[in-house]
Amino acid sequence: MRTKIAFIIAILIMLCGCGEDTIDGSLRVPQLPEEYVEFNDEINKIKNEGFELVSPNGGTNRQSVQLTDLDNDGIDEGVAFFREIGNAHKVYAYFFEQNEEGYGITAKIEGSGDTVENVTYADLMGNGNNEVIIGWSLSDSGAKSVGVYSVTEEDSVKLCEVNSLYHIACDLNGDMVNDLCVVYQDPADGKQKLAFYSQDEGNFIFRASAPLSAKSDVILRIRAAYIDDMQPAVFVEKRHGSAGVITDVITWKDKILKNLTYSDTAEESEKTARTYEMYCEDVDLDGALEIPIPGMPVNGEGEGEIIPGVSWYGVGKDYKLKAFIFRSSVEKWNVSLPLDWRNRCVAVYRKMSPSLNVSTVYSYKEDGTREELFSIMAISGENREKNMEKLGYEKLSERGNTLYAIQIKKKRYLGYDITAEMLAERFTFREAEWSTGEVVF
Ligand SMILES: [Ca+2]
Ligand SMILES: [Ca+2]
Ligand SMILES: [Ca+2]
Repeated sequence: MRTKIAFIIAILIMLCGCGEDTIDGSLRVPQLPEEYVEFNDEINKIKNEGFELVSPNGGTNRQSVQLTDLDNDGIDEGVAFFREIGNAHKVYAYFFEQNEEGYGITAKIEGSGDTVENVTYADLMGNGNNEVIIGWSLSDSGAKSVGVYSVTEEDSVKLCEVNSLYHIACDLNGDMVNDLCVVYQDPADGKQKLAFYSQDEGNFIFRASAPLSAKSDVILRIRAAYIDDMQPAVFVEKRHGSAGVITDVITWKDKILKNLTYSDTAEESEKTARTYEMYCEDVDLDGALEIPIPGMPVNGEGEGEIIPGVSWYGVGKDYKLKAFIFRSSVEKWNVSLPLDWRNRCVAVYRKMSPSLNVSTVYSYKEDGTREELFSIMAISGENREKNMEKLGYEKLSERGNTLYAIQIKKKRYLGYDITAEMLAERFTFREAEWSTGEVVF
C-alpha cells in the first residue's frame, strides 16, 4: 500500500515538471503509465467542479489520494477524499475503478462528519474483498464515528456506522476473518466500553460490549495480540493516575466478550495498574503479550539511579508471573532473573567515568541492609578489552564500541549459584520499543 502511494507521489512530482536536462537543454518528459495520468485527470475534473482534496488526520493511510486493490483482482482501485470549497460541513470519499477509458467514479460516500480521521482496508466479510473502514469526526462537537463500507464496481453499501472513539480491525473470534473492535462512550452511563462487531452470513453485526477500566478515559495504546493460550485478544492501555498505565485484555470466547483483567468491584483492571509508563510486550518471545508490573520504588539506595525490577505477567487461564527483568533504559539491555528473586532485589545504575557505567544488582537482607550480588559493566574507550581484563571482569557481550562485562561478588547465593554462564544466558539486548502496530487513533 505504502509503496503504491509512494509511486503515485513520485509520479505527481514528475508531473510537476521535475526532469532531466537533455543535451539540447530541453526537458525530457518521463513516460508515465497511462492509467495514472488518467486517474490524475479524473481527480482534476472533481477539483474543477469546486472541490479540494483533504487528507485523513491520522492512521497509517494519510494520503488524500490512495490506490488499493479492494476486490483483489490485481488491479488497484482509487480512493480520494474531497471537500467542497466553501462548505466546511461536508466531506466525501470518492472511489474510482479502472475501465477501458481510464478511471471512472464508482461510488461517492458522504461522510458522517466534516473531517476524515482515518481510513483502513480490511476484509471484514470473509469474501476476499476489502471493506473500507473510515473514521469520521465533527469538528464542532468532536463527535467521532466509524463507518464500514463495502465498495464494489457499481455501488457502495454501508455495513455499519457507530459512535467510536477508536477502532481496530482484527480477528478476535479466531474464524480467520477480520472483525471490528470499537471503543466508544456509552451514552447510558458515560463509561468507555469496547464493542465487538463481526460478520454473520453476509451481515455485519454487533455482538457484545465489555467494560473498560473506568477511572481514566485517556487511551494510550490499543493492540490486537495473543494471550497465553494463543487466544486472540485486544489490549487497551489507559492512563492510570498521573503517569501510570492500566491494561484491559478483552477476548471473545464461547460467544462471550470478556475483559479478562477487569474487576467489577474496582471498576478497573486493578491488578494491572502500575505507576510507571510501561506498556505490554512479548518480553519472553513466546508470541503472547505480557503485562509489566514494576516493583515498588526503594528508598535509600545511595548514589545512582534505581532500575526497577519488573515482573511480567501473562494472561490466560490464570494471571501468571512469566518473567522478572531488570532493564537498562540507558544501555538497552535486559537481564532476566529467576522468578523467585522478585521482591528480593534491586538494581542501581551508576556512571563511574566517561568510559565506565555500572549497573549493580543487590539482594535485600532481613535486617533491611542489602548485599551486592553482581554488576554489569558497560566499558567503552579504546582500551576497553585490556581494561576489562585488568579489572578481572568476565566478558558478557559486545555492541558497537561498548563491551559488556560481568563482575560477580564471591560467595553470593540467592537460591541459585550466580555464575557468568547463568547471567550470559539471561542477558539480551532490548528488543525495539513496542510499536503501535495496527492501532487507529
Ligand atoms: Ca481491484
Ligand atoms: Ca473474526
Ligand atoms: Ca510473551
